[in-house]
Amino acid sequence: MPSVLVLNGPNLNLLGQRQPEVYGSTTLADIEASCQAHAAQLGLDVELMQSNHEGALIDAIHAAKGTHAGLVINAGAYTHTSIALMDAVASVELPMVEVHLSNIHAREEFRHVSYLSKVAVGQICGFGPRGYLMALDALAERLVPS
Ligand code: CA2
Repeated sequence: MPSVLVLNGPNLNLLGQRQPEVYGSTTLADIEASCQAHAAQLGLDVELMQSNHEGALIDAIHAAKGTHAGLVINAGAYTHTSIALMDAVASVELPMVEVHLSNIHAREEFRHVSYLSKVAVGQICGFGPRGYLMALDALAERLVPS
């Protein structure tokens, strides 16, 4: 079964615990459980990881080569700053779908730029936790034989 790595970046471990008015009341554990269930329905294996450290995220992307067939990434604020994460995704040559809970284009101008979108097959933003499931749908279309 093809496998997908779902990576979450800085501060997303706080989901559901702080600022629910901005990011909702769903916890990261809830999102991960729904990713597991949805991936199983789609015929995908899934590995889930969160880190607050840019280097750890880069290491996980490098390690995905040869293990995973695709990536779902919500890089949090690193989305808007990290050329290193963009380069890491480009280096592994795996299809990557970028996810954001909020609509980054309707927020502050500094959130409108995404380095990751330059190496993504697509970006899903503004649909809350459902965005992760939409990203898995998009990867399943490419990776799971029908
Ligand atoms: O909308 C998204 O998913 C973001 O990636 C979330 C990032 C933000 O910097 C991006 O611009 C858009 C922030 C994640 C912070 O998550 C928190 C959750 C609870 C409390 C505080 C922060």
